[in-house]
Amino acid sequence: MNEFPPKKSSVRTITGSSGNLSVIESLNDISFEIKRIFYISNMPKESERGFHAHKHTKQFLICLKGSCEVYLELRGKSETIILKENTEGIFIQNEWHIMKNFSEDCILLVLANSHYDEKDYIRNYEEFLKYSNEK
Ligand code: T46
Repeated sequence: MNEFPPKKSSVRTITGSSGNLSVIESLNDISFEIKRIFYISNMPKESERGFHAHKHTKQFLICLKGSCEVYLELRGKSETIILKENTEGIFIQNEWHIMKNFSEDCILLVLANSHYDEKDYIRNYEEFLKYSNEK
């Protein structure tokens, strides 16, 4: 059973006078093998995304630029986490999640352990409550 709410994890970062280099290696820095990388950008200020949970997919979210909030809900508990440093991220797994309050320059990077499969999504909230209570 995954920990809730997830704690922020630091991204290994090499700093220097010419800038930072942050690195994530599958299995060394992250507990899963990365099969997919995507990023979300150009979000209008008032927009909200997500409104779903995953059955099996594990993901690591990093706000590469700007900031956003991630609302998470699992087993009757909820928490909103602010992402604004590109040297930290959060693992999410089975939580109902909503991404919102995007800054104008926000770029949200997501590393996932699976290929895209719509069958892994629960997009209906009532179905999520049923699924999450049964887990
Ligand atoms: C998640 C959060 C953090 C694809 O065709 N391939 C992909 O790999 C993804 C991720 C999405 N899509 C299609 C499916 C939809 O037609 O892109 C469209 C937008 O996807 P969605 O509405 O699910 O996007 P978000 O921003 O609400 O959620 C995304 C991920 O889908 C999801 O896995 O957990 O970011």
